[in-house]
Amino acid sequence: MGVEAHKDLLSSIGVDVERHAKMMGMGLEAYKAQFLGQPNRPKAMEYFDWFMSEIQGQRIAEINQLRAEKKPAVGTFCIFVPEEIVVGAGGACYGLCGGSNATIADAETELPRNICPLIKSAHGFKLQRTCAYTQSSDFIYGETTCEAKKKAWEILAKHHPVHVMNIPHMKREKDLKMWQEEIEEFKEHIEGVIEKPLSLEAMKEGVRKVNAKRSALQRLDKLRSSNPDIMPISGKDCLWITQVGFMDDIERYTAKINELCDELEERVKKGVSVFPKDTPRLMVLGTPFAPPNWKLHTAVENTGGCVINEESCIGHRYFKDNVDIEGVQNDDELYARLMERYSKIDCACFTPNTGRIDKIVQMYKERQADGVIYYTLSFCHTYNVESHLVTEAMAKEGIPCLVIESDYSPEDAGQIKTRVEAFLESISFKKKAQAFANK
Ligand code: BJ8
Repeated sequence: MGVEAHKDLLSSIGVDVERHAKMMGMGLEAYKAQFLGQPNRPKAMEYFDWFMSEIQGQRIAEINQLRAEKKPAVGTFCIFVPEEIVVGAGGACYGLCGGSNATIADAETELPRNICPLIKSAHGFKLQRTCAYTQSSDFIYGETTCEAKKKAWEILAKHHPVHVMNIPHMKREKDLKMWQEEIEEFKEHIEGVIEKPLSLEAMKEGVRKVNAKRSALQRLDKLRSSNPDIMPISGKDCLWITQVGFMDDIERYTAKINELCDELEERVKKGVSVFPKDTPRLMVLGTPFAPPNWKLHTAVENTGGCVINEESCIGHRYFKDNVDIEGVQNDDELYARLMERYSKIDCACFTPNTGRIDKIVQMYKERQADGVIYYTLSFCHTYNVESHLVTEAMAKEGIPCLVIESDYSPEDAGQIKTRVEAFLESISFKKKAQAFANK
């Protein structure tokens, strides 16, 4: 199947079919090269491999079917989107393309060169019309998290409808009150798309479905990282699985994650690990990894390490908290619960953001990790500046830490590999010395 079978649909939603097919071809090749050759992958990965082949094919047809039924399709670049409301309206809320270098030159015709590659890549996809998700969306959800995004929405809005939600930069009572009002306004915006009111029951159903997805991801997170001797799945596969979660049908995805977790549970029981026992186990901290940005995980896992957790929005920050709807009686109470949950997100756009550091240290200890890599996209000022505070805290705790700043170009792949290799060597040396001292 793939994009070929959906050519007419893609063209009807304004996709530049020829260019899109070329991009998909490149993406599939990269996926095959980086994922399929990994040894001893779980059988349940077959579904996620299949999803890659239909990522801009069958899934796009499904989303457009929803739209035909007057259900909302909302694209986003941020996990602050209250997806429960979109799902409650029967629609799809998904991440948009924004992880490729191939669209950046086009974006730079409208945006400055020295801003974050995620924003430029996403903007370029719209200008090129090569992201079928963007083309399928009723509107793009924008937020006021960082300066570059905040201003880029105004330019993107010339090409596609955008709804911007005002996310505060502090978490004082007055900020949270405003946040709750923004959630209510978002719901009204969705009602405008579906042209009918959205009931409390429907929104609660949306919460239940999104909670179930997050719980499945929490289960996967535990299975991949809690036994220091058994890593039943690679970090790269886990990254891809999480990326798929931003695009797939929510119920199918949740079921597939739980199937995978059943298999991983068996693997852990039988001691089946995809990495040898003493492989250095790393946590990756920082900015999101939009597909096909697999560069860092590939560098780590091709040089003798493994990634056991992403403290990232494509990772733990996305699924760590569920929404508590116990006892909710009316819409206002539901908005309050949503706000409560979303305000726990520890994005570097907040000041202060000390909870993030505490969480990193806690996760590191619970998972018995061996080191962390602090990863920021170039020109992401909030995460770049915050790296100072995080690395200081890591040093205080005696946690080995490597800072990597990168963009989407393949040019620094060799340099990253060399730096990761040296980091892993120093961790292995430390582990051996520790084992010797403990004898
Ligand atoms: S909740 S991390 S997804 S804003 S676009 S801030 S990388 S300069 S993506 Fe983000 Fe939401 Fe926060 Fe998460 Fe930096 Fe680039 Fe801005 Fe970015």
